[in-house]
Amino acid sequence: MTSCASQPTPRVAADPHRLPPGQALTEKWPVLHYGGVPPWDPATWTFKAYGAVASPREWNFEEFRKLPTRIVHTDVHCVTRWSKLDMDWEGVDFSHLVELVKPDPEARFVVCRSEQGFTTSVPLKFCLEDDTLLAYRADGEELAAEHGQPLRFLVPHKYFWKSAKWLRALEFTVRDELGFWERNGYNNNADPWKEERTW
Ligand SMILES: Nc1nc2c(c(=O)[nH]1)N[C@H]1C(S)=C(S)[C@@H](COP(=O)(O)O)O[C@H]1N2
Ligand SMILES: [Mo]
Repeated sequence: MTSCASQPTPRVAADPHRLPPGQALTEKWPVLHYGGVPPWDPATWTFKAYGAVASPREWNFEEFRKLPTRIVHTDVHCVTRWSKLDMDWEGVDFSHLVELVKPDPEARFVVCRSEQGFTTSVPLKFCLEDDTLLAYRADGEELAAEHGQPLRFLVPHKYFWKSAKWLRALEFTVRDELGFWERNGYNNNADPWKEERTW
């Protein structure tokens, strides 16, 4: 196998199974969100996990950065039809967070709460099965401000709007809570392979 580094490799031509229906490949990383890019300050930033859990926790920036990390290699698929392949995301394993906070047996959803009131939710079981990360590096670099610095959610096998940028808290809940894009017409299940874009 050889490839020329100076030319983008047409990976999808080689393997169309990598691209969900209705998606097109992008080499660049588009920026997509509602509202502005929120400012943040490492001296005051906190992240908390709370709700239907035995041990709610809050970390400041320094503490959070001491948690063990892992790298997840994945493709991302945006509902606006671009897909970006082979990204390396680094952050704290969602499963590790779950070990620390110990969700109650009746907890079934994870509600992401971000800056500026943005929310989205994912079933807890799905997060545990899907290599979900609390990510702060992508492709070896700190997340850029517009991509969610200093922390974002990453759920590899949902449309990318479930990967909340500028994440400040995860709430474990018994009932689901429709998120921002979901209230605006996006499908709450968000499976790119089933093209669950809207509802
Ligand atoms: N806080 C926040 N996170 C968000 C959004 C948003 O509007 N606010 N938009 C989502 C959408 S629709 C997409 S496609 C991805 C885009 O991430 P990117 O800008 O890093 O490509 O962020 C998701 N996370
Ligand atoms: Mo999106």
